Amino acid sequence: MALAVAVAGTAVVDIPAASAGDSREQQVGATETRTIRYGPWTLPAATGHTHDEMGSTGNRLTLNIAKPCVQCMVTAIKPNLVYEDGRNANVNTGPMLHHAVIGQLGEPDLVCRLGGLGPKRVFSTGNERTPVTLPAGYGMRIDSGDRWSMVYDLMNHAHEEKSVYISLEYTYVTGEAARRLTPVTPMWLDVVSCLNPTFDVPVGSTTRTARWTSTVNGRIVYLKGHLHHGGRTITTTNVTTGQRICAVTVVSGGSPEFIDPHGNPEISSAPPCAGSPITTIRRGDVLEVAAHYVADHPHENVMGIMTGWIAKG
Ligand SMILES: [Cu+2]
Repeated sequence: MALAVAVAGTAVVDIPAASAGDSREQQVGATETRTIRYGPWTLPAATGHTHDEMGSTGNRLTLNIAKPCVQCMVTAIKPNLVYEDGRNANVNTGPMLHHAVIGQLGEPDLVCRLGGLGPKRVFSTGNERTPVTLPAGYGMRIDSGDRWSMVYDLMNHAHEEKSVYISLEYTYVTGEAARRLTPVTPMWLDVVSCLNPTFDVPVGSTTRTARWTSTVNGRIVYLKGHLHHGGRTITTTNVTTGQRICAVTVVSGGSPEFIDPHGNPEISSAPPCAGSPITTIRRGDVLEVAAHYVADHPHENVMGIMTGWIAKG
């Protein structure tokens, strides 16, 4: 017990004792980048022009997917959808990365309690493919025993079958440099519930909100938003302190790759919030996430999700 206390004490003293500059040098020195392709997966052809007629894999679960490293700290993840030859696969040629979520089954999730069974939601992306870079000095730990699984749903706007890979470019650090980083825990806030985060929106303006009472003290260092077609903004507010923590306004059709062959724009970016920290929260603080949609026709199974990372303590 005395040893454990001493080790914990050392760790606590060590992190702030190393200057920010020192810690950054160590991080740069040991930084590696590795891209992993998951797939290939075949997307059925679309049978028409409407959402329901798009080709879709539906939600599929793949167990024990490859991790970029072990006993390391991930500092950045850049998601993409690509063809065999490495070209971008996007709605202009058919494929849409509807969503992909990496989780650890049986591991407790910060927000989704369910008796501690998780799944711990580690990383997720939609077709907006927001590239994540944590603020300097922070990392998400991957241990050797961690098992990652992936749920993905890929769609196809093209009238012929497509074969694609989900590509994730990981930046990570190992060894001494990794030990100098402050570990962060993934957090997932959504406007519905943890097991099925989907809801329907009617024509017109809709705002859906949900609240989470924090079970931890910590510093939130990164938050990003995920909405579907018709989504405009997603925000997280600390209603206990009145502070707006993060507001994400999505852009649709921002580049030609995000406009499908029928001229329909899809969400092309969702600028995230990052800071060291963005905000500090305390146990008992109530966070409210709010998703705003303006729909020109009814949409089923849309989402309103804000995910990010928090340094606990
Ligand atoms: Cu989604």
